[in-house]
Amino acid sequence: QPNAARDSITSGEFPKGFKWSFATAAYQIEGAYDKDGKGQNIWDKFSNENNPCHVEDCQNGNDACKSYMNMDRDVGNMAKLGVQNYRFSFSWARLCPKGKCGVKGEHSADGIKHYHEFLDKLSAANIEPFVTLYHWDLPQALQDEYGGWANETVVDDFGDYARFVFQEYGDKVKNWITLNESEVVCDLGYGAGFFAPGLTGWGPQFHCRHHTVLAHVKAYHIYDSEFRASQGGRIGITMNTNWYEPNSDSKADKDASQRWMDDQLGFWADPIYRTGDYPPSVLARIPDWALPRMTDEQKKLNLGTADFFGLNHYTTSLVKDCDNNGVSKLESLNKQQWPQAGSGWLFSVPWGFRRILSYIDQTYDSNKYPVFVTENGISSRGNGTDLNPELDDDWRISHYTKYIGQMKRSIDEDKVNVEVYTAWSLMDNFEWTTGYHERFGLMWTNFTSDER
Ligand code: GBH
Repeated sequence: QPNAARDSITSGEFPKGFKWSFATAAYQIEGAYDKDGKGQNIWDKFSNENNPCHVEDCQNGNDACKSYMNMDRDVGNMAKLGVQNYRFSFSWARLCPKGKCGVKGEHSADGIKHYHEFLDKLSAANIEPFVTLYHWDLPQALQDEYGGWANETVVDDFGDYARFVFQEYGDKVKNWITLNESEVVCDLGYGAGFFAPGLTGWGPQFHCRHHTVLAHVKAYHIYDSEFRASQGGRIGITMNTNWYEPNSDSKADKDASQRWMDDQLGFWADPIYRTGDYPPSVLARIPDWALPRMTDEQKKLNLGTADFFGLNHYTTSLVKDCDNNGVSKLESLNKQQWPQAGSGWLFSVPWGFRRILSYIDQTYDSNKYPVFVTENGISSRGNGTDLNPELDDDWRISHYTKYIGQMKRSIDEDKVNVEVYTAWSLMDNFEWTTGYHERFGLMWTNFTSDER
């Protein structure tokens, strides 16, 4: 494989001010799903449905890591690990149980207090917060009322939620991430139906995608015009993408790889960081009944709406063109050489990390938009009740060493401006439809103990 011999960190320092972080998300760790007036969200509902179950072994996130009632444990663990930055998300339905943060009387005092307490504990431990507003847990009330992300009303409700949160916590939080991986929200939740809320079809999927772009843009402008001057923080979005490596040097395979990049990354990154509009290959492939077109006014509003480029990156795929109506074939060739993680989709391919960082720099300009790696990591597999912590996880150390080594080369040799690296995850947690079967934690969680 390209560069494989030079994966590891060989020498040198990271740039001054480089930030190391760990990440989690509210639904995956908090538990306390019905405590203190929290509203139901789409993952509460989805993971508790059992006819059929959507999560492996019918597991759910009702308790997860019980982080809601173990704030000191979590902050203590971070301190033990020497973490100085922590990325986590707010639960929208914990703050505004019905999702209506713009309406007086619709807020939960307990929910508000909880995140204040947590932020104060982080601050006392000298840990800087990176807060994600939306990591997949839409208040169920908004799904029931108008179809959630498939309906344009969500853009205003998200804007009201964002404004409320900036107002409430903006003196304590200086790094805001609007949306985590909208591609997963829309493609799996509203297109394929594997994730909450379980809808299917191009209509819901691409309307959802469109509304995530508009919701991000709205939250950015609210921050920019109402809070930036007084609060002085930064705001951006986080996108997930594989590196799509052409399977050959042929133009057909290269074009096919580009179409995959456009579909998974460019759909959000082009409007926000490059042109204001969707990539041409997307507009050619998706008809306007499914994907509304941006107006000229929207394009102007979209462009430049971020202070950083948030990237979640895990794996690489090989792409082979097969000209199936513009949809190409994806392959994971050379599997024998690509170590597979405990997740079916995850192969550890360190050189792909360097390539995606270069691609982002060349396409979106990392000097203008510094890259924040907001997730990278690897899993092992069990069933959630296994009691053999893999404390000698050399394979995990090897994954991190090699990916971080490639990132170092990207910074030193390719001059890509990367400012933050975030490991997913601080601890094993509720891994969506695979429940507690896939462990991504740097710390092992005992899901069989009451305390965790
Ligand atoms: C991230 O997604 C998420 O942000 C985080 O919450 C999650 O815990 C972490 O990664 C680890 O998975 O069901 O076979 O169709 C990473 C991108 C997209 C990878 C959805 C898994 C589902 C594959 N993920 N994908 S499948």
